[in-house]
Amino acid sequence: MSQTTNEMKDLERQLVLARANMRADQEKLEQLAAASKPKVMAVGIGGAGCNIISWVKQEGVTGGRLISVNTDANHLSISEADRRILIGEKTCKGLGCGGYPKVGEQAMNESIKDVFAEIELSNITFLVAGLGGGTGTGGIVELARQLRKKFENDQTPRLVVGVATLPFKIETARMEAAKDAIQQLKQYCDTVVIIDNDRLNHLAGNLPFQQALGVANTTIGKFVKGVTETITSASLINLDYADLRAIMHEAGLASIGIGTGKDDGKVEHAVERAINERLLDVEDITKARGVLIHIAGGEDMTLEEVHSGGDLIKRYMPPNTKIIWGAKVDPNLKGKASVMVVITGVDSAFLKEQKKKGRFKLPW
Ligand SMILES: Nc1nc2c(ncn2[C@@H]2O[C@H](COP(=O)(O)OP(=O)(O)OP(=O)(O)O)[C@@H](O)[C@H]2O)c(=O)[nH]1
Ligand SMILES: [Mg+2]
Repeated sequence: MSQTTNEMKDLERQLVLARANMRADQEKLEQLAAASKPKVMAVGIGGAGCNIISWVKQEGVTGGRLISVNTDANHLSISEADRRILIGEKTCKGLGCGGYPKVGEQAMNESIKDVFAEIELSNITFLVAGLGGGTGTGGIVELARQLRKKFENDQTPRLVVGVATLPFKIETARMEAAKDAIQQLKQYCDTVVIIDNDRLNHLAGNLPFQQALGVANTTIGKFVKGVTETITSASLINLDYADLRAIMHEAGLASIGIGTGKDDGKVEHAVERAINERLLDVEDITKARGVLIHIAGGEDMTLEEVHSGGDLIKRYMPPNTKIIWGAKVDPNLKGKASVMVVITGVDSAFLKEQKKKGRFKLPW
């Protein structure tokens, strides 16, 4: 055998070895990427919470697990989720809480182990409920309280985000309980995103009650789906868990806004709308802790348009506000753009004003 042939064989051997090493590295990288992906779970509590989770389940969400929790067996049986849990069987006999938050709290307490078993590995947990009834109001506060206690001395990075709707104005009697729940949620969650059902209905054109609920469910569902997918799957511009934590960790109240735009300047129009049509009346957005902006557009959306949308937000906020953003191409949005803005660390004039009225009201 000539010397050149030997050298060639040697080279080939080295090449085979190098390829095998690269494959091993690749596998290791993929394993690491899978293990470091944050686990996202969304728990819907009570009738409204379960309806919102059903919407997300029907739409489909990549990278998140959906759990529905209710004291009402009938309603739970028609809800869609990856896992459904009937809570407070002893307390409520599968019949709901009849509007009493205290009973909802008790029911959650009774079944806390079953709920924990589903969500204890979660890095980002969304707790979703419509405030004003029994199960959602009492249950979301109790679950948030217990989670805070459980995660207190834990090394794993966690984020607990409450997402709650305020009752419609016509449901006057329910507002006090809802406000009370918000004050407590603020203590136990990192961020509490509040959606005022009335404000949303007004923006949607004062729809009949059932349709208004549908719009609320779609909006909240889009928020949960949007944040989950931005964090767990590759997008045009990626947001990661650390980004999200920077604006949502211990951030108090948050308001979301959603806007759409089309044709020329679609992203900028959508951003303008999202920032001006917020679903909670916020006192002063320039005092916000942070802003998350998520832009989705058709295949025709250019990177330049995305950047100008991001720049526009900066003009609304003081220079030290933390602004994070993600963008995604959605082939269904040809010629259009859809923008979601989440503003954290805000105060609501509406919530404050209601509180004052309650405090100074005399019983005679
Ligand atoms: N967004 C939205 N809000 C809803 C929906 N259904 C009810 N709500 C609102 O949420 C509040 C609570 O209603 P539910 O979720 O049905 O009450 P619950 O938590 O199941 O309480 P109980 O039935 O008393 O155990 C209501 O006062 C409404 O303002 C819904 O499908 N979507
Ligand atoms: Mg119910």
